Order: sequence, then structure tokens, then C-alpha cells
Amino acid sequence: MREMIRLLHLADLHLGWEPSYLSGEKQRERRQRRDKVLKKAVDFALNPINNIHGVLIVGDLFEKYHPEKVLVDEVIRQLERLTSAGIFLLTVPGNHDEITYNGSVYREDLHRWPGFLVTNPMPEKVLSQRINGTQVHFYSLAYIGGLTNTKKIDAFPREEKEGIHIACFHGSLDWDGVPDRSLPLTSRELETAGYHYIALGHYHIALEKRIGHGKAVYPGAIEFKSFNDRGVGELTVVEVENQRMKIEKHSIDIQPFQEKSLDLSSLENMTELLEVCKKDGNSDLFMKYFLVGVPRFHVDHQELEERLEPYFYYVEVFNEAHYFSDEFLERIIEEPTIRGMFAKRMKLKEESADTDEEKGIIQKALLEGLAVIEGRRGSNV
Ligand SMILES: [Mn+2]
Repeated sequence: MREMIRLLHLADLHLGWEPSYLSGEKQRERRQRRDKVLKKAVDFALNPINNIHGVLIVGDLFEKYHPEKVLVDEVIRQLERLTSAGIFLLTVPGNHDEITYNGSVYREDLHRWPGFLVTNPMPEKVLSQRINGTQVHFYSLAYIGGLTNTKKIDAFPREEKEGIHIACFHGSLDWDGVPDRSLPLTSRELETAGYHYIALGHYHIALEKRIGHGKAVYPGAIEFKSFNDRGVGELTVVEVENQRMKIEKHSIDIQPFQEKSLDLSSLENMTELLEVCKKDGNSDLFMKYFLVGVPRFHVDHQELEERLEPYFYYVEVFNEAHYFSDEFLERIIEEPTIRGMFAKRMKLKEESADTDEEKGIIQKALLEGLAVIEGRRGSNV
């Protein structure tokens, strides 16, 4: 008999998250819009074209352990769409939505949580389930402060039974940084256990690693949070057939974001810079500009940010432009002109400045002074 299952593997949706860099109505609007990612994933799973038999949610479904009731009700409603369509569902609490606390959504709504909810604090086989005619065994745990003793995990469980063995862990694979409040996992231990598929959550980037004959996968966070946590914009599907794994990525519609470097060297003034940026204008877009190059005018990146605000959903401007190349300064310092004398004096000041801030002020003064001397002052906006 042909044994094949297709699972949608989700993690780190962080529903209920609000951007602190937005405020008021916009902040709420962004949260609600971002939270739609779950509905999109459920729609995907229910679409017969995708032939999904089960959905795994491997931690951090919510941003907080006690999300507001309106959100919880909506999430449960969405997940019930899966279970009532006969799609297998397994949910693992994460570290943001830790089950540890009284008031945790997974304690308060345990009785009505759709599908199977993992609540055991130490790793064990949580469930054996026939999915699309295939026997599938799941291993997992819910990290619980005070009960999950990571030092006591000497081996990950694995039963010697026919079928597909799948581990679902919200934790840090081969992490050698500072320990955080999450489950440490090592490739070596997981290889010893011999799982076919290791569904992970916690890292927000998408990662895939071969472990023994199996595969460990972080699907990554899907929706955009910020430029430091931007989301992968893809759904991860694993297809297991005769114990052979195939990972698929399906792009999903999320709010657009873009990062762009702008070389100021060939621009004349702020007006021109503004016009260049406005061409990228899109009221839906998160935009991040890096200003680079050697500008001939003083750039106020904060002012630029403010003036671009109406043209984007959100815009950030970072000024990495160097006001003068060293070559240019060295050359004019040698000039027997007022410009040369001025530049020389400012250069000496800059060299004796104690802080970067002070250096920045002197550079700005040098730039503006040269603009005055050269009669360019006033062309700036
Ligand atoms: Mn997370």
C-alpha cells in the first residue's frame, strides 16, 4: 500500500503581536492584518489542491501566554475549520505562549482546544495516529518552568514501531550561545533517536538540516514583524512517502517590505533625494533606506524619514553616507585657498575630537561651511 502523508508545518506565528514602532489606530490595524496569517494558512490547508492531511503548530502560536479573548476565539474558530474537515492537528506551546503560567491560554482553553494539545513537560511519545492510512507516531513536550528539566533528558524517546516517527519540539538546535528559556536540542541526540522528521520551532529564520536519515526543519516566522524579524513569507509542507521526505515551500501573501541602498554621490540636494525616494512610494510597503556614498549636501536622515512618511506604510532611513572621502579632503587641504584653510582647520578639530558625536558635528560644520564658501548654500532644502 502506498503510504504518503502531507503535513503543513507551522511555528512562530506570534499572533497578537503589535509593532511598538507604530501607534494608535495604525498599530491596531497592523496587528489585525498580521494576525490574518493563520487564516491564510488554514485556507491553504483546506484547499484540496494542496492535499494536506495534518497541521503541526510547533510553538509561539501566540505572542503572549494570555492573549485577549477575541483573538483566542478567532484562533480556535480557525483551527476548528481544520479539525471539522478531518485534518489532523497538533499544537505545541512555545516559550512566548508558555503553558507554565496560570492564565496561560493552553490551561484556560485546554477543554476546547481543537485537535491534540501537547501538555507533558518531559519528552515522550504523545500520540500514535493513523493519518491517510499511515501510522504516525508523535514525540513532543511543552516546556514548563520548574517541571521541564532539560538536564534530565538523557535520551529522546523513540518507539520501535512500524510507521513514521515525527518529533515536534520548540527549542534551540545546536545553539552554543547564551542559554535562554527554551529547550536545548542537539543533532547528535536527535540522530540517536532516529526520527524521520523533526518539526521545530523557535528560530525565526527557515532552516533545514539533515539528521541521520531524517530531516530537522525550522519553517521560520511567516509574517513581517520588523526588519530584524522579517518573516519568510512561505508555508512549509513536508511530504513523507515510504519514509522519504520532501520539503516544499509555498509562498503566501504577506505585507511587503523592501530594503534599498541609495548612493547619494550623484545627487545634488535634498529635493532630488526626496524625488528619488518618492518613486518607490507604496502605501502598503515597509521600506528601509540606507544612504551611502559621498554626498555633496548635508543630509538630515530624520527629516527625510518624516517627509517620506506619507508615501509608505512605514519608512526607516539610515545614514551610512560619508560626507567626504579622505582623498577629497586631503586634496583640498593642500589648496592655498580659503576653502583649503577652512578644511584644514576643521580637519584638525575633527582629529582632536573625543567622541564620534563630536566628530559628526564637526563633519557637518565642515560640509555646511564649504557649501557657504562655494556659494552652494541655499540650494539645500
Ligand atoms: Mn518565536
